[in-house]
Amino acid sequence: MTATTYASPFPDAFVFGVAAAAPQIEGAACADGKGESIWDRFARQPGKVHDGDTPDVACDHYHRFDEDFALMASLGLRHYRLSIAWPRIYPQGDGEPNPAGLAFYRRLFASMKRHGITPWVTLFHWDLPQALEDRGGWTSRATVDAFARYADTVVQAFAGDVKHWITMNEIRCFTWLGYGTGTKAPGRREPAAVVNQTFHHALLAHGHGVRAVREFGGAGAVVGLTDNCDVCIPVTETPADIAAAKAWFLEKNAHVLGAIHAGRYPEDHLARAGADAPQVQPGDFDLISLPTDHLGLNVYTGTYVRAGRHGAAWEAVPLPAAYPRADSPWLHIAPQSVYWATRFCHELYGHRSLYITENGCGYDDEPVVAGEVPDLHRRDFLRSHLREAHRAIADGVPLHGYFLWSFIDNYEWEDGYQRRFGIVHCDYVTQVRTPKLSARYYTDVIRERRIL
Ligand code: BGP
Repeated sequence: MTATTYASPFPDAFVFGVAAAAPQIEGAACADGKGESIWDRFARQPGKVHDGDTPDVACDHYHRFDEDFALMASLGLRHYRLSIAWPRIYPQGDGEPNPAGLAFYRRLFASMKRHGITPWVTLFHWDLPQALEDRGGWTSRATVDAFARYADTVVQAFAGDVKHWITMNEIRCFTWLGYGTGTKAPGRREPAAVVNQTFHHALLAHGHGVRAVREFGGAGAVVGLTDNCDVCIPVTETPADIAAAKAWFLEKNAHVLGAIHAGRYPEDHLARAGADAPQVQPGDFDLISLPTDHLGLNVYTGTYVRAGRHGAAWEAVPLPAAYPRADSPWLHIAPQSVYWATRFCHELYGHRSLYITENGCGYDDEPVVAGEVPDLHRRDFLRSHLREAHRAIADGVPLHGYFLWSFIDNYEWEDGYQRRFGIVHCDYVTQVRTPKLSARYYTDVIRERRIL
């Protein structure tokens, strides 16, 4: 790969965007009949979220979306990945939809249209209605049925406004971290069999999201999953290490991407799960493996893998303590993750349209200095990851877009407001927005459609 190649423009149709999610930016936690979400409840449990921060106000986007879209447009941002808050539409999870919740998103989409911004809408970004959690949450198949009704309602209501749909965000996080480790809402610690069942229910809900878009999305509607697959990087780009990395990738992603692709749980996954394997009903995989139009990948970091010694298929190499990372302890800086995640999804599962639906980095101390935040670390993060996206495209990987996480600093789940991922700074006291240096950099990249 030469410097000249990196300087060449991205393809004309390549989508540059930004992402955020309803529970992280909207605030207005009780407005207009919105029901309680599991994050509203979790945040109030002592010790669960940094400083006891709640999503009650966040960036107050609920009341400020029009000025936020004006800012987006002024930065040259034309594609925005957002999510719809299920508890605004169905405050109790099911029953009758809330007209005020639907009206809010109608106003929001109208504003996006006025500002020339295309919506990419995620149906579920973790804010399960608490009423459904009280009935078992993702451990219960009743949540899948409720999601199916919610998806039908939302897709029917907004088919005229939205053409790009994403069913679920990061199944691993709201299942494993919500019901296994308990570090995310609802904060439960269940045995492996229960956690595996939550995965299965999430896959079923994804299937219903696809079905809903096919039934009600109208002409030109497209749909896919956003997954945070486990990503690995071959230590050397040699056939032996690449083969080892592929074997690692297949094993670690067998329960989500592997299952969707195969139309059943792969044998080796079932063997590893043993008696804890999920209960599958007839017809489940007809829904789960409905064809999709694209796959979204949230890529933040990766594991280094090489050919295994003593006959092992692979060996993961532990990171040294001083390996560079952002302020999130898990966010080790490994730009090649973008290249290998997209290449493997294309080669191993045959995906023909891939998007990076999230990529970004969080830092804690980002003061506004003379009207700007000089976040050169984020500018460097963005540049190095875009280079790997560019390289993937040059190598024939069908990578069609990149959404930066995040448009604005926001409620970063259990990290509360301490960790800032935005390219726009949010002052949570005054609600003043200040574009950071990285936002200006991204604006220039989007304008010139090449890495600068
Ligand atoms: C992803 C989520 C985003 C965002 C991001 C930052 O997992 O989809 O919603 O929060 O991670 O990570 P975190 O806030 O967990 O540090």
